[in-house]
Amino acid sequence: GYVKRWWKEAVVYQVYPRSFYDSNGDGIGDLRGIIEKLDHIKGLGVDVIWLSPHFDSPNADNGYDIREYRKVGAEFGTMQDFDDLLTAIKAAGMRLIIDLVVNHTSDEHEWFVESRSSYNNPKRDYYIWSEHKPNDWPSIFGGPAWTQSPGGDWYLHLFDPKQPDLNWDNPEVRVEVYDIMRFWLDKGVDGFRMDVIPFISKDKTFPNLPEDLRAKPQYLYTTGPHVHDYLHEMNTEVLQQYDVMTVGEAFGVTLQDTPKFVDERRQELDMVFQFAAVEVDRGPDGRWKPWTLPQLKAVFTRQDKALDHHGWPTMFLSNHDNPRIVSRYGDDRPEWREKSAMLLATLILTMKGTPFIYQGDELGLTNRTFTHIDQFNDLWTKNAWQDEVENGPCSEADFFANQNKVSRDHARMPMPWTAQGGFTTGQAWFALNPNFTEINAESSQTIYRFYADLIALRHAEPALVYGDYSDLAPAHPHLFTYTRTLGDTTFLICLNFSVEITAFESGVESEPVLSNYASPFGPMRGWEARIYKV
Ligand code: TEU
Ligand code: CA
Repeated sequence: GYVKRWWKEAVVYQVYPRSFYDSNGDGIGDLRGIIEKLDHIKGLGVDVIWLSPHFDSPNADNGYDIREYRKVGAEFGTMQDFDDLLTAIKAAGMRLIIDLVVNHTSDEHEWFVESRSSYNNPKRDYYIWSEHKPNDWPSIFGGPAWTQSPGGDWYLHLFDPKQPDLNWDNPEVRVEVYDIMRFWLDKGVDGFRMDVIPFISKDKTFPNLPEDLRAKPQYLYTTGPHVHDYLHEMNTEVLQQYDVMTVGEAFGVTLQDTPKFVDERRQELDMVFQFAAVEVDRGPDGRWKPWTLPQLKAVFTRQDKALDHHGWPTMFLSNHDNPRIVSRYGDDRPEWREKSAMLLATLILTMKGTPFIYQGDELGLTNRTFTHIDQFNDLWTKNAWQDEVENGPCSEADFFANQNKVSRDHARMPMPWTAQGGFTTGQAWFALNPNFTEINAESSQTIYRFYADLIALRHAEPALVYGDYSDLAPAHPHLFTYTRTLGDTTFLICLNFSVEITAFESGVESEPVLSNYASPFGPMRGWEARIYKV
């Protein structure tokens, strides 16, 4: 069986601070805003808050480009506000993990400013420089991963040119990172979500990208020669001295390689986010494609089999990089939004693996329809516009059709707290979804309370945490039926991923312990979800 750990039993709620709640009317969500809305999070019964970057940043990538690691972004508040937030979270009986973004920094970080200033600057070797452009590696955000600096040399950036990659082979860089980690841990932070952490080690022979990885270079970028040495070193140097949780973003890690990051005997990370479930609707070119329920079920079974009892999984369907779950895996038409939001909540909170809920999913928030490039904020979408429409063959209609399915901006619109919006008294930094008059925290209490009920059930039932997972009908086109079993306790979960009324025999004598319909008997109705205790 599994070793018991608090973070295996925890439910995590992700806050994207810019879009959560604005406390001072400048239009940008901030740390005081999180304190003011802490009851909303606490009311769900979650255990841990994951805070997306709150650091000083020029915001080329909304904070995933850090200028100063020990400073709170001015738009978010002050270090005092951070300390107060941490105190409030602890007082509410929760924990806080923060984002560790150390594959790259901002190009405005003083290390990079120094590094690029001259060949013999002491910080030169903090980044990855080359006299000639060494290879054809693409940036994840489009365009080449090498940019020539005014001095003539080229530097590596696996993301935006404003996000130069740190040189982890330099021991001084690793010492700096470990110091930053200790700075926040010593404040009482309970761990880290580690941004693209498998990218930190680079193959310095710089081979060209194999042709089959053209549209998914991340599968090369995660295979650097020393990634596991560095993670093990980080674990022994820093993490082991604290009672914390870590979750790495395993973007581009194969199922086969996953255990290397999370097998507890290796002492690297506690958990990683695996990407197959959020890539089920992406084609080989990265664009949207239709998906089927059997494909999604197969992902969960494959992922479950990839780890043994020495590695612990995560469960997530959304974050600040993904569209809204109701629009993507559910049905966001008015008559089905609530039911399908509750069904997806049931899936996320009854699966094996620590569940991660993204802000607004507990309100059943939906995607919006973007019709103009100026309506987007995300640099990834703006780059795609340049590459695909301005300099490529893609029609505007095709561009919007795709982006309305895949855009990261669906998740980044400010939270609608009331029918008036309620996010800010000023001008929001980014427009709210125009449907906020109908879909907001006040109008979505049924969904919110269902999340709370599910979380309470998960906390009360070890089988929902540690129980084995088994898919009972992998090929069924719209029923997802699975069990979670621990000792002699078994839960049977049945989810109807469609509006079709579908015959179903539970074989269980008792009523479901939880359902999103009032009388959960007989055939499964549209987007019905039931949890039985067998
Ligand atoms: O994400 C890694 C990443 O590459 C994803 O953004 C990916 O491109 C996207 O999911 C495609 O659908 C992390 C952060 O989560 C993201 O917000 C940052 O932009 C990125 O790293 C760079 O720091
Ligand atoms: Ca503000």
